[in-house]
Amino acid sequence: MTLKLYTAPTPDGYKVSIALEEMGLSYAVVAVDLAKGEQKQADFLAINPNGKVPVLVDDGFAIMESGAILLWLAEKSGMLLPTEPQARSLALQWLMFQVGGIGPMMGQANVFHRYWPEKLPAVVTRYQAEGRRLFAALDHRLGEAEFLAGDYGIADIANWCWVRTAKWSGIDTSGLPHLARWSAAIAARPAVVRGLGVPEKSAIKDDNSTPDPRMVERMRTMLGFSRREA
Ligand SMILES: N[C@@H](CCC(=O)N[C@@H](CS)C(=O)NCC(=O)O)C(=O)O
Repeated sequence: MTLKLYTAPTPDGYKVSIALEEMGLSYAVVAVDLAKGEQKQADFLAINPNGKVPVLVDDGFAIMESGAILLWLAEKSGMLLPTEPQARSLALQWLMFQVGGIGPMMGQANVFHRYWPEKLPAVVTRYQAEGRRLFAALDHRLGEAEFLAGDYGIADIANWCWVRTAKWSGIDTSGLPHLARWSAAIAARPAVVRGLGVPEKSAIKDDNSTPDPRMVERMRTMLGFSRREA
């Protein structure tokens, strides 16, 4: 297979670069500049009408949605997804938990906590509390099993790429020991470290007290807020 990854330094992008690194597959990278709106241009919309990264093109076949890309790669490589029906179902359950829960909630927490022009405390609290509730569900599961589907796999990669940005969303991770153990174990994997460098390291710092103002400005531009409004 000839793989080309269209991506940006974001949680959803990193899911795919980490999976590709874990699988040892070779791939070409196209960095998409989200602040410039490249993801909304006609040539990009031709491979993803939703105008978002990541997109994987495999021998000319374009795949959008990070969860679908992870499944495609796992099925083709025979890696990072169990074949035993119950273990496979667990992997799909926790993968969908991420794409339907963690991703949207943390994404909105970021928008309203970091970038929205007006202060809307009730909205911020709602998304942060929902994020925390989802983290507690992960912690509960990780108290039963080392990884979400038993063995390390695509469900862990998908959830971890968002959980690691908790500080940026303002979500409290204290008192979740199983989540902390799992987070540290995944962070230490060499393929994960390599994947986090594709297409480049994120400007989001682990220490949320020192946000990079240029990155915040770029995100506000992407979301359509002018400097004056912000
Ligand atoms: N459900 C999609 C979400 C993808 C997504 O939200 N990508 C963000 C970066 S993490 C993006 O491309 N944002 C640019 C935009 O919305 O214009 C997936 O899992 O692939």
